[in-house]
Amino acid sequence: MKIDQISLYRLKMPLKYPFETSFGRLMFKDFNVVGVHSGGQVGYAESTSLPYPVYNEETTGTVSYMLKEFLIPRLFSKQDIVHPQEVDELFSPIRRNNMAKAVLEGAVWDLYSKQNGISLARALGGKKNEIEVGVSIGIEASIDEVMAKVEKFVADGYKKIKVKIKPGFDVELIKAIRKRFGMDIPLMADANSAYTLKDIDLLKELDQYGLMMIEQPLAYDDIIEHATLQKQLQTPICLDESIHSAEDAQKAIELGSCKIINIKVGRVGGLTEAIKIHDICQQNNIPVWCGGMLEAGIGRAHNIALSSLANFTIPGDTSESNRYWEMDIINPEVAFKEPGKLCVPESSGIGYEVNEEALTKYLVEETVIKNDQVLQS
Ligand code: OSB
Ligand code: MG
Repeated sequence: MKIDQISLYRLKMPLKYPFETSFGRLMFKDFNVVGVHSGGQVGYAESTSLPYPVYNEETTGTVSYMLKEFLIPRLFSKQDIVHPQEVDELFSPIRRNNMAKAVLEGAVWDLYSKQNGISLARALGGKKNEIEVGVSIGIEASIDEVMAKVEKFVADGYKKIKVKIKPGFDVELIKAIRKRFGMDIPLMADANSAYTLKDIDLLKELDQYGLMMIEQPLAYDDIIEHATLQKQLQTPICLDESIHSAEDAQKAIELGSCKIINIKVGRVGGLTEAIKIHDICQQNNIPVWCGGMLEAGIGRAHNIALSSLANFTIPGDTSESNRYWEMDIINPEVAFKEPGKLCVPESSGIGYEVNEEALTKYLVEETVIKNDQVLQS
């Protein structure tokens, strides 16, 4: 394929409810959508960056800068793209900036699937027709407020309930949830790096509550101390922030830093790398699940396609559109086929239409970049 043009959209969407983690509170999603055009077809993806560099070092602003200054010119320098893996290779000399790389590579994956008349899920090698999903609940003003959300999402049929914890909002919360909802609800906690090894006694206390896992308890860039901690915990550790590549995953597995990995396409630099991590984990009997970054519909669609791969055996964070948005940017919106289950679309590409009305409603800025490279015969 020869790419004719790229559309960059910057969107700002108010969240239905603020979302708080140990690193801060989000009231809206401010992100980039990329449309890659070739021969009348368009592939879409959205960036998973936050407006502030608090989850990783990227922001929505750095993503659009990297796209305009480096990644799009690099993509245009290639005359013909046969497979999206080539985009991953093309970007590899550029250090980090994984979310910027991922949004462009993801749009090429969608376009590639559309040009071949297959679903993105099948293009990635996914075989599942449906996936089970969970929900991530932020930090609230009180334990009772989290409990009210747990009650609602359990009733909705979500297959995994993840609650955010931080020092002072941890053991009591988990204890209260177990007391009220019993030991059978599939429950986990995400600390977003809020603890250190000094908190080991507190973290060990969590062992008695039968959590499916504890996600990223220690530093965002650590795999050494997580290995020390995992040796002393019964609860499986799941790494999120620390894993940026298949190499990182390999090292964490060898060190025993985790028993589960949360794969986020943006954090690891694209779908090609996400598949590699999936495969390494599968070979090592490490189950994976697809994390979320409060995506709008296009990002959700990519996550559903990725979750159709075989080793995504734990429900991910891809909840229904209406959990976050009054109006999502895709048609139809992401909705359960039955409680806790989503269909993997069969139609070509991401399998959802972009809702132009919603795109216009949330649009802050639009840039069109044409490919002036002349094809040489
Ligand atoms: O750590 O998984 C995380 C949201 C923003 C930044 C980091 C995280 C999250 C979530 C939200 O947990 C998951 C979702 O998209 O529902
Ligand atoms: Mg996390």
